[in-house]
Amino acid sequence: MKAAFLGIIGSGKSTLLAAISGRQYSNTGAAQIEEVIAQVPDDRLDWLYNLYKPKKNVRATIDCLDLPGLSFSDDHTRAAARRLLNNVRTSELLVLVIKAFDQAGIKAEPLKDLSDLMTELLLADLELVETRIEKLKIQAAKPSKDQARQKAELEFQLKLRQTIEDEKPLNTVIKTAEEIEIVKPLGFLTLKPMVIVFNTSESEPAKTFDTSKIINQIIPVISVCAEIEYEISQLDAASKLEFMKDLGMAESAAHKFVRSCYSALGLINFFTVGDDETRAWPILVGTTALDAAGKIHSDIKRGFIRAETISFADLKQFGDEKAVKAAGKTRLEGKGYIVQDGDIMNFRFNV
Ligand SMILES: Nc1nc2c(ncn2[C@@H]2O[C@H](COP(=O)(O)OP(=O)(O)OP(=O)(O)O)[C@@H](O)[C@H]2O)c(=O)[nH]1
Ligand SMILES: [Mg+2]
Repeated sequence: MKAAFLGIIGSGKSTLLAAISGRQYSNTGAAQIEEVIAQVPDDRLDWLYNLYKPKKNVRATIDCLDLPGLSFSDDHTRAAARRLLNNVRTSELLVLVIKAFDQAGIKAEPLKDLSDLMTELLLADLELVETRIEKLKIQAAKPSKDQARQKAELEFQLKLRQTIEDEKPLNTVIKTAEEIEIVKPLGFLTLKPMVIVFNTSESEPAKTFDTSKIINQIIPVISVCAEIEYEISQLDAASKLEFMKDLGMAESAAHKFVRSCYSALGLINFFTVGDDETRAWPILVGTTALDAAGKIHSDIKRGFIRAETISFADLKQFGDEKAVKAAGKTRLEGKGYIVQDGDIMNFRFNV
């Protein structure tokens, strides 16, 4: 699962990504898209690690793409921005990093920047539809075995164009399974899940902004001071706790942010435990036990018998596996069981 980090030049994308990946920040101002792996913090996993004391503790991760900064100041930079936007059509999540800190006497205009970015995403989708319409017009004019399908798609694409021009969300006109199939490979940006991050100043890290006139209120919006989070990420564990206590923070904003990206991607964790490792496995909400087994190994899926399952809450309450079993809380689940967030699973299989 890939999350693309977008924002105007210098909005703090690379600083934020350094903070959530634990790597060193370097201001290369890279012209290339860079891939950064962010670990997904989960207190439950850390608790399991303390209980089982295995050799390794393996967190879930998100693949993040650090994009070069966008600029919409003239035709040249706008064209470059459009090319970059076309490069993220295969990402599953868009993270919009909005500059909300003043710098070198220049006042930030976070709401204007957000609004500009949303407009550019819409225009990029409009361009995509128009290119598709032109192509279909030529194809559908020639008799072929696909002609009927091409004509039907042309009609649908014209409807999509009208929707964008009316500034309505695309998903209002995508209804049937067929229509979903048509739009899937095109990768419309405005159909992707999104998370908005306001990169705030050190003096007001938790400052919030009224986005109600610009974006749909179901989009998660978070305030993070990337600079502070980066400083925290570079400390050792003990100093980290002390630093956060001084600032009155219960949890770092970066952690909260990564978790909202994770849930915006529709992901939850199940866990495996043992002497070797405790591990969080990312699965989409609604995944069956059989498919969850397949995430670990195709053999486990092929030879699936049953999944011994304990919920994290039960393990925490009763203290260890034996006590959970004695309380009758260990379950044997079959192939079709829908795995729940925090399930601890041990697959029985036979190959
Ligand atoms: N005061 C303040 N400065 C920040 C913050 N976040 C980033 N900066 C500074 O802003 C400058 C740009 O930060 P980057 O993280 O490189 O921004 P970027 O979005 O990756 O920049 P481009 O890749 O060039 O678009 C750096 O000098 C950072 O130190 C913040 O929260 N507060
Ligand atoms: Mg950068």
